Amino acid sequence: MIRTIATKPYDDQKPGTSGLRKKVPVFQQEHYAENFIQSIFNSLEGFQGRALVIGGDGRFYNREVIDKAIRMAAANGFGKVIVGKGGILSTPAASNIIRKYKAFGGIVLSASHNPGGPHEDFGIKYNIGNGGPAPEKITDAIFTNSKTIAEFRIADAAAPDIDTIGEGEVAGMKVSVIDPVADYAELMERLFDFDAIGAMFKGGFRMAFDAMHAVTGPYAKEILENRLGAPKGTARNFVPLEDFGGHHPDPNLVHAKHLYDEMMRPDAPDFGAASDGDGDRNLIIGKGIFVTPSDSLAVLAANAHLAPGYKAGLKGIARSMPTSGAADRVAEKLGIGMYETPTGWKFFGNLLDAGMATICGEESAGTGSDHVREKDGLWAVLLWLNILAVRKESAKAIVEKHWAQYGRNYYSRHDYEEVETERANGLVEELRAKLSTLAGTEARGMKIAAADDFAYHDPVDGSVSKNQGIRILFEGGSRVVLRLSGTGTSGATLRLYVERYEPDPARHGLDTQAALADLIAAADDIAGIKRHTGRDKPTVIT
Ligand code: VG1
Ligand code: CO
Repeated sequence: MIRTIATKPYDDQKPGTSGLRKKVPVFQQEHYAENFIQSIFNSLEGFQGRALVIGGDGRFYNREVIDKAIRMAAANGFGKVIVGKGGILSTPAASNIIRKYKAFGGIVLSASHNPGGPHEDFGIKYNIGNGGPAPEKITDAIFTNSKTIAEFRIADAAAPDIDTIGEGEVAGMKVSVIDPVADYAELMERLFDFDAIGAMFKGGFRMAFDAMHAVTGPYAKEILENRLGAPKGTARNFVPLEDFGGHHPDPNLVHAKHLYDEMMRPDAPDFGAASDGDGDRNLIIGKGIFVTPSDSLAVLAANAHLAPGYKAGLKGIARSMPTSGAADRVAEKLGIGMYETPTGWKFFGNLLDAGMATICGEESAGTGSDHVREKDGLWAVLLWLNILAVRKESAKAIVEKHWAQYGRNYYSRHDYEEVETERANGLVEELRAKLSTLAGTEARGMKIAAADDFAYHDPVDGSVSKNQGIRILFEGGSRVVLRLSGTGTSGATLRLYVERYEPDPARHGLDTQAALADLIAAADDIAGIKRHTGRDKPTVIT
């Protein structure tokens, strides 16, 4: 039986950079998840009888919401739900399933790299038929609908067992429980030279992949160990846990410091990598070198043609605005298009669909290509492995040669987390108000060439997204960028991005923070970060 249940709206269901993220107790309020899911369905048209993909990163509350989502999909008229066994689907795998099985869209349950557990974070995002995150038009509609929602529809019938692969049904809707890994692994086999990578492992190449007890564990185990023949133990922490073992599944230098320390030792494995909660981010550490995500994007773009899936070359490269300009130099050399988008993967979708870009990346450890419409952690790792197998050089040598050829973009991000929302907004307002007066003035002896609040004009659909981050550009190409995070779940997170281009190879061995010190000080002079936040240093430096 299908029931229509009366409900009252919540006013805080605004999807952020990627979906709605809140603490678990917020999601556990009466009808909170139901309201949001119904608001998604109310924002869509034409899905009657079509398929919906559902899966998540396995965090606490995943199963409960999957059960509700399946029964609500049935009650709203979907013809079929495709769900990963155990409710598991990494974000890139979900994107692939949507595309491969021509589903109408998908619901992905994750709060990405944020911690999980009864008092930690949960999230729901909606992906459209191209496999990518819903564009702003849809997320705006979801928020609008959530503010007036009065009822939702749900099937009374119990949802089927999602722990057994096979076909079932709920209230006349088919439910297909699939292996979450198989389709994804098959896609990777088509893109990369598994024989070459396998031969490299056979020759003694050693790697450490930390799945951080998050969703990539089963994918890494199957692909690296079973299909590529890497030694057992290559994939670590590979069992997804509801609380990620109590850690942040965030593959950065704070939460994966153990891996970094190991990779800096003389007896380190040849290559180290990690992925986040939902499998879309990547951390790349060669023996003796951490590769910044911005550099990784540039190196991958410059070498992608070495992998079978990209041997025809790239159509273009896209990066988020705060990501360093390292990839721009590669695009210039290749003579292909370079696109600068706002933060968040949803802005790459149109460029990928239009065949204007092949590879995309963000400074926040997201890299991906037109094989799906999400960033893809394991994909980046496999492309690196393919390049290492072909070039037969270390990751360190490859990166240093890249700098020698293109110059080095020193780059760092400083995060000020859990700042009082009013203070963070105060900083941004004050800075916005004086933006037009900054050009031509000096900070710490450096001349400001221009300052603005980044607005993106989508070249495909003509839409305009304003206020996407404040940029202060100095003469000579250095810059600082400030923006507020759209994924935090408590207070505000201020992000400061700092970049300096250094063409001189004699100056490529500097300490990053030292190389950027004057720009960091200038940013504080201009924006009053310490004064507004009351902090004397950032929470996280990457
Ligand atoms: C952050 C990153 C952004 C990324 C987003 C989602 O957003 O900066 O680059 O796309 O997270 O990634 P924000 O608004 O907090 O800066 V994930 O792995 O959390 O889906
Ligand atoms: Co993620």
